Amino acid sequence: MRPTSVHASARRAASACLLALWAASAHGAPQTIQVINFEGQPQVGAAVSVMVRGTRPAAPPGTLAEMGQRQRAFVPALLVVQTGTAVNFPNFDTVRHHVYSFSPTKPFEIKLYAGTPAAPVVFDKAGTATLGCNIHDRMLAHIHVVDTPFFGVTDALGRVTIDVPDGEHRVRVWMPAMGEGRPGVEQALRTASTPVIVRLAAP
Ligand SMILES: [Cu+2]
Repeated sequence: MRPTSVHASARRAASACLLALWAASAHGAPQTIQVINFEGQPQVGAAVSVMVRGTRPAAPPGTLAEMGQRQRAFVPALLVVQTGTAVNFPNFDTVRHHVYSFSPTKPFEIKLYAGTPAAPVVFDKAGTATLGCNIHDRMLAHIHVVDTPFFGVTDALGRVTIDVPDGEHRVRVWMPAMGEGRPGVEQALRTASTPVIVRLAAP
């Protein structure tokens, strides 16, 4: 074998490796984040968002999400969307609902309706909207609006896995018990193969 071909294959291997690294950083790798509450227990149902420098704060036009109503409850109880997302409010019940929010993030009202309202509601400002129904007082949900495409909600183990580019970012955690006026708890996040832990202080 001539030395040049050894060089060439080494170069090919090196460039394939660089290409793999580039692909991983451009498309993101799964990062698990675990939220632990002040009692040391996993926090289920917390909104987790990761702010990555250089990403568009607003969702592309046409981005849709859904907040349904089933058995006189909002489903899901907590919806996280990127700023600019249009949210549909389909009513799967046989009774009619009257959905509203007084929150500064997005005040709106969809008067007594059945089925899916023709126009979705666009959530164009970061923050949290608390939803209610005029007919059923016990119906309650939140829509948490974030300026990043990287977000999720923690599961029963307090965990969520989000595809983020490799690097140093900020992670923010918000949950309904904090109240809609609070932005949530924020800390630095450095991507790692192990879960990044966010510990919440006592409320
Ligand atoms: Cu209702």
